[in-house]
This record gives sequence, structure tokens and C-alpha cells, in this order.
Amino acid sequence: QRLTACTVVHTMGAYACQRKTPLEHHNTIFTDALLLLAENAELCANEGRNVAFKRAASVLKALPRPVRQMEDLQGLPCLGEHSQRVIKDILEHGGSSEVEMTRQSEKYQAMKALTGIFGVGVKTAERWYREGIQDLADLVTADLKLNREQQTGVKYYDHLNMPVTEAEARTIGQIVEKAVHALLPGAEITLTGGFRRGKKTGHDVDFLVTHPEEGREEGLLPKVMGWLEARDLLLYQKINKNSYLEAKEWPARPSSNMDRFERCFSVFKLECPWAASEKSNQSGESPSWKAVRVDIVVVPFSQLAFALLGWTGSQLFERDLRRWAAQEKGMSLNSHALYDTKRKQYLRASSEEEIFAHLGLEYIPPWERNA
Ligand code: DCP
Ligand code: MG
Repeated sequence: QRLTACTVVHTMGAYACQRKTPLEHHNTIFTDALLLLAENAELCANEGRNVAFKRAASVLKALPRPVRQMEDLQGLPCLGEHSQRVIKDILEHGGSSEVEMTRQSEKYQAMKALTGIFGVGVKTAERWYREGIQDLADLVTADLKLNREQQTGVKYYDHLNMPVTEAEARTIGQIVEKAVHALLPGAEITLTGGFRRGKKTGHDVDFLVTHPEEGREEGLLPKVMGWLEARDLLLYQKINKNSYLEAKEWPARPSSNMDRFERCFSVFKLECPWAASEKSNQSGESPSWKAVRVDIVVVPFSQLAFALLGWTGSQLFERDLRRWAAQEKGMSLNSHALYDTKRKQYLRASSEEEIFAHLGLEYIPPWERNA
């Protein structure tokens, strides 16, 4: 094979789980633009477009150098016509008019503001938007009937839209650990989600809780939440019971994305020593605490590796892992198990490394799963 001197040959897999994607990369001007279009598509309930733009952005995140000309994109997967047009615009004009128009559009801004409320999804936001509600102030004026989650979202809107810092995540980790250990010594707590991938901030904090003796974790979550509640550490909590039944679920509904662990969606009241300064104490203006979204998931020990892999993300990485398993390996992966549909058997694993090996993939550590 003869190559001209300036040709860069990219050997990049089409699945995000075949690539190493670091947190910091060289192409943020392009990925920011593509991700805004992805977000807008998501807010318009256009899943196909949402994923297409996310895939394109993800490929650029994995590049070892900045894109300087269209030729640099040769051989790269997942870059559709539309994404290429956006990249070309940015290369030629320093920005994309489509992206700017989207950013300024009334609907994008309204949908972003409304879905930014804890407990409000795209469908609800869309309904409100059609009724003329465009932001939090409109919602409060409209005096609609809100569920408990949405009421919490409205009440703590500002706090919940502030990024959670890594330090805050670690502090909450210590609190959760103290609660769990008070009720079940020997239980193990793992910080997962974006923080496990090395992100410095997040929209929430995600924890997995397990116990090496399977079965001991049963009934733990309500007690833990009660312990926290009694100490005035919670502003909101809702427990979803475990609904995973191996025999019934598999292989009948193997591709369901949502996992079925016992799980608590909560809002913590995190005391901030730095906020309890003289100023806030004297004036009584800003509270000495911050509302923080926390998810706690209880995992039976034999499913821990799968839950860890499923909860570490990123969302696109997870999506492509499942797609790779199904399309390339004839397997079905979720946060509970891996099932070989051809051989009709479960593949056990006690570490993430083993799951990657079952899937015929090179192991990718959490901090390179920022697809
Ligand atoms: N997850 C998933 N599919 C979803 C939702 C979540 O695969 N629809 C997995 C991957 C996520 C993890 O769960 O990384 C945690 O979900 P979060 O929404 O908390 O996402 P992150 O923790 O990655 O990001 P953030 O910093 O916004 O919290
Ligand atoms: Mg998270």
C-alpha cells in the first residue's frame, strides 16, 4: 500500500468501547459545537440525531491531535455529512451559524431551563413549553400541580444546577460510608459515574453499595436512608425496589437499558464549612449548606463487576458496549449480567477486566471511558 507523505491513517474503531477517550482532548471547539446540536436533538426527542452528533463528537475526543483541515478527518468513523458540515464551518469561519442559531433559539433555551429542573423530562418540558411556560419563573407563576420530585427541583433549582465538585463528592462519600458501616459493617461503597472517570465536577454523585456475603445487602437501603434522615442530612429521597429477576428477565428482555437494582434517588443537605462563614451566619442570607443530587444503588455481590461497568459511563461508552456485545458478539450486556445468546449461557465475571475479555475487547480503564 502506497501512501502520500501527508496522509494520516486513522485506525479508529467505530464503537466507543474500542477507543481510549481521555477527559482532556484537543478538539473542544468542534466537540462543544457538536454536543450542543446533540443536546438540542435530545430536547426535541430526536434520538437518532442526538446519538449521531454524540458519536461524531466522541470520535474527535479520541483524536491525539487537533483537527486543522478537513483532510485530517479522512478514514474516521461516525462522521456524517451534517457533522462534517459543522466542522467545515468552524474551520472556515471560526464558528458554526447553525450552532449559534440553535443556542439563541427560544425553544432550546426554554427546554434547557425546564429540563434543568430535577424531575422534569423532555416530555413534560415540551408540554409546558406548548402552554407558554419557558422558565422557572413562568412555572412558579403558572402554579401547576407538581410531583414531589419536581417540587424539590423547583425549591433547590439554583443549588442543583451548580456543578458538584470532587471535594463535595468525597465528603458525601464519607457520610454514606459512615451510615452504611453503622448499619452493616463489612459493606463496600464505591464512587462511580463521572467522578470515577476522573471528572472534576458532575451533576450528581453516584454510589454502589454491596456486601461480599451476598444477601447481607438486602433491606439495607431503607435503613441507610432512615439513618441519614434522622440526622437531618436529606432534603429528598425516593427508593425504587429491586425488580431484577434473572429467570424472568433473561433472555426475554435482554436489551433493556435501565437496570433494576434497588436504588435511591436523593438530595443531600451537605453542610459546607466554607459557606458557614461570618457573613452568612450574621446576615442569614445564604444557607450554610448545599443541596446535592445523590444516587445510591444496592448491588448483589455477584453482579458487582457488571454494575460497576454499567454505572461508570460515559453514557455513549455504555451504549456502544451493549451495541458491540449484541452486534459483534451475539451477546447481551446490561448492568446485571452478560448473556451469550448463541450458547444460551451467562458469562460470570468478578472484575471489569473479565467482562472486557468476554467481549473480546482490550481493557479500557475508567479514565479513558470519557466517550
Ligand atoms: N447511565 C447509562 N444510561 C443512562 C443513564 C446512566 O448508561 N441512561 C450510566 C452511565 C453514566 C452513569 O450511569 O455514566 C451515571 O449516570 P449520570 O447521569 O450520573 O452520568 P455521569 O455520572 O456520567 O455524569 P454527571 O457528571 O452528569 O453526573
Ligand atoms: Mg453522575
